[in-house]
Amino acid sequence: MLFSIKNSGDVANFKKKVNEVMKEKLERWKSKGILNQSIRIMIVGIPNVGKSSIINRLAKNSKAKVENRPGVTKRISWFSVGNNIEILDTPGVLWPKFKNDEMAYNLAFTGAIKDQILDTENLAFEFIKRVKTNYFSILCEKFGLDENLSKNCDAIEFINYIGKRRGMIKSGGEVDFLRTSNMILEWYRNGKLGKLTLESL
Ligand SMILES: Nc1nc2c(ncn2[C@@H]2O[C@H](COP(=O)(O)OP(=O)(O)OP(=O)(O)O)[C@@H](O)[C@H]2O)c(=O)[nH]1
Ligand SMILES: [Mg+2]
Repeated sequence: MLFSIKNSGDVANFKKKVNEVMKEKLERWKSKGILNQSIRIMIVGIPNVGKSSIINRLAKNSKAKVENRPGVTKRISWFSVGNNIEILDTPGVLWPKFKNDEMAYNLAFTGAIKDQILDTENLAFEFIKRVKTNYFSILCEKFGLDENLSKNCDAIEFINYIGKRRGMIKSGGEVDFLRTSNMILEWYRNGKLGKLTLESL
């Protein structure tokens, strides 16, 4: 079932869908005389992907802690969302080992890996290197760059150019690469760069 918390129709339909999916089990419970058994759902996913936000959207009295960083939910907890449905919020999980660097980078770009253990400048560099190929015009438009001037830039020059355009300059006049890198990743994670896919096109 495809479900978006931004679509109020989907939210309203959620409980109905759950009852549909659980139909057989509910009938079995009913035949055994079990009438008030709650339907229990566990929500599982990678860190910072919006698990707790879904619960808050479904529960009338929202309570799950939500922040834009991975590792916010620290322990499992149950939330009642009405109609005898309870949802278990769980901390984000990642694979014990990544298949390849590409997978690790993509997860890091989206904010699923703690920033503290990453080199932000390197991450922004790797991000720009990848998306510049497929989304050059979009990046120029969003950051206000002149396409003709940035056409032959490598990723570092491109980030420098973004920093200059956004006024991220250190006291000596150099571009503040760290601030610019943080901004690029933040814009991507907040959807300000639009819908960019990290998979090869
Ligand atoms: N653009 C957008 N942002 C969302 C959506 N859902 C959640 N977010 C944002 O994503 C960030 C993470 O949301 P959480 O609900 O805390 O994510 P989580 O999966 O519970 O994270 P952990 O508990 O750390 O594993 C927050 O800043 C949310 O506001 C969505 O549908 N669209
Ligand atoms: Mg959470």
